[in-house]
Amino acid sequence: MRDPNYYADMYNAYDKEPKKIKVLDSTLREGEQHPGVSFTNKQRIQIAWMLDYFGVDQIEISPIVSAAHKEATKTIIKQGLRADIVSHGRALKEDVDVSIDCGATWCAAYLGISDIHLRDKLRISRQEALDRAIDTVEHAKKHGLKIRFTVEDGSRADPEFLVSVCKAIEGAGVDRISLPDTVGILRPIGMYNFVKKVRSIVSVPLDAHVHNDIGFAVANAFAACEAGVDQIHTTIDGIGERIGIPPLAEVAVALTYLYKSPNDFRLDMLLDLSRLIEDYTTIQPYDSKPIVGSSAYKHKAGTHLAAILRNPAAYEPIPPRAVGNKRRIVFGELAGKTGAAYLMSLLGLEKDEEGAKAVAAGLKGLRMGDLIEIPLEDRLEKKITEKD
Ligand code: HCA
Ligand code: CU
Repeated sequence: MRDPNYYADMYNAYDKEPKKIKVLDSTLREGEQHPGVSFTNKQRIQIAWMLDYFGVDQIEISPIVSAAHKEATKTIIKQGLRADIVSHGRALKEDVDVSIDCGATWCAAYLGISDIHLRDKLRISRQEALDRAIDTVEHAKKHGLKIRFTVEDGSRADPEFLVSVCKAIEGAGVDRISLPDTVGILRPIGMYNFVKKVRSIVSVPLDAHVHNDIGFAVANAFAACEAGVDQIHTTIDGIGERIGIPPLAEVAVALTYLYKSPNDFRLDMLLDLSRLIEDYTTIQPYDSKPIVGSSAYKHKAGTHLAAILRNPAAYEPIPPRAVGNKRRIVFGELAGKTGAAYLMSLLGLEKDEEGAKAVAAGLKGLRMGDLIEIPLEDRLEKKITEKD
């Protein structure tokens, strides 16, 4: 038999030589903007180490927020991690100076360029915004920093102005441009068109920073890749301002399995990363959250159990071990004859057709929903495979 995903892979039509898409993780910047999140410096440093070990390409943190954040930024920069540490601030020379003071090699500057941001947030004209953007980039370059510039609320900005800002900052020497859908208003084709617009007029590398207000963040991040960005912004569990941005787990797994993008991610850390954030924030990922949710690898219906007990790939796209999660089977009303027989064998009971039917009927008759959950351990998994 072919690999169970063989035909699906054909529909996915991934490139023969898939391009490398990088990941910038912003748990320490965007993530801290999530209601209820405030890390200690020790936690920030640990998160940075774990993200680096996991294999993200860039880690973003803002030293502007507080003295403690500045301290954390300095300390993390000194660790000599493999990932670039991106020091995030406003498009102001004084914020770039804070990054310089932290010993940063990479900084990021954001400036709202939509009419509503210009008029009601920044209260500056387009010309003033353009000058500010150029001055900030030139200032960073003069001091030997690499700079990413974020055209904040760019998806809602006048495309003509968007284009002139991007051209001007490219002229000033910007190293990357981040294209954000700051309020998550685009659908995937919209994100594609937004990126294409900029991709066609500048040649600097582009980032996608997309918010999940309507639930399209992950889809939009990948639409952006199709249009030419080579870096996606994530946070662990997707935390961020309001409802946040694409979760690291979904992006890393999709890059690896659905896009075949070359990377060294340690995907088996994903559950631990999620647990770490849960411990440090008390935000519990909802049970049906992809990859890391507690139900992501639970199997319940009798027909599913029957298949899973022979070959888990029947109902799993990716084995749980690959992402650090565990497979569990749920026994209750829906267990069916095969589920009941398996439960009996676990309990050391003689299992025969009639007995299994009776137990299945008994479970249904109890009307008590899910009774127990049992991990389908590696040992049992091995037995199943050997049997085949
Ligand atoms: C913010 C806005 C931002 C910036 C994104 C970026 C956005 O500072 O909170 O710097 O790439 O969503 O536009 O998060
Ligand atoms: Cu954001």
